[in-house]
Amino acid sequence: MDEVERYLFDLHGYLIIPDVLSPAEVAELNRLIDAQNLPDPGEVSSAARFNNFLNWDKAFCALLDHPRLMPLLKTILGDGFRLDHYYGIYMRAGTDRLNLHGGGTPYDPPEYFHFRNGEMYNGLTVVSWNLTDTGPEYGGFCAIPGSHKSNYPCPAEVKEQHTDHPAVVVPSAPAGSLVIFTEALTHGTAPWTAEHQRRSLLYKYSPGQQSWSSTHIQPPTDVELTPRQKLLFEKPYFHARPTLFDE
Ligand SMILES: O=C(O)CCC(=O)C(=O)O
Repeated sequence: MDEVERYLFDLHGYLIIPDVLSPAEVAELNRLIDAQNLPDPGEVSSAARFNNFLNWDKAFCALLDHPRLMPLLKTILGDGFRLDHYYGIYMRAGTDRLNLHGGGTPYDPPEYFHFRNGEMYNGLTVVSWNLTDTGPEYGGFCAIPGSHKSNYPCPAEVKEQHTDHPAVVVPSAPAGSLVIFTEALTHGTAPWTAEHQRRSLLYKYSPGQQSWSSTHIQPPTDVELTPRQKLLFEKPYFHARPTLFDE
């Protein structure tokens, strides 16, 4: 993670890196999703999710520890982080917003942003791979930049106005971009208005000692993982956790 990326992630609580995936890689991932013949996305966010895609092809597993991603996660989460859970988001014109959630206050123990000893410490952290363009003209990820450090709760009025409030941004993130954000950020989803389908793959990572739920994610059964990818499925614990950075 370079100095500018680190500065912007600390400042805003999210970072967008375009062109991490080539057009050919994006096309292949979209082809693999098409081959699943998923039902059309629904109107509400719960009907605009798909699961289990790590079992569909190793191309999805390759994103788990993509070389452009790993140094970012090392700075944000420290070594030994784990895949906590994952899902895909797909949206069609008319799929509704997801309300704003998260924020520095009230404090939510698994979703934190701290700064100590000259380093940041983050709880649950989301990596979203965009397979189609998102942004102000389409919809998709939205956030209040800097809200991971807020000392007051997000007012109901701001939450209600959602993307109509000037504090809420819908950043442009073209297909092939990697969007990374701390769950401590106040964020949500802008309603989808574009002709094209939204397709984002969300991989959620936790620090090694932490788990969002009582059940821990298992590796895919249908795809063989590399040794480093397997380490991302280690159960949560702290002491003597293996490094992810030997390679
Ligand atoms: O639309 C997005 O990328 C944000 C999704 C989100 O916040 C969630 O699924 O909890």
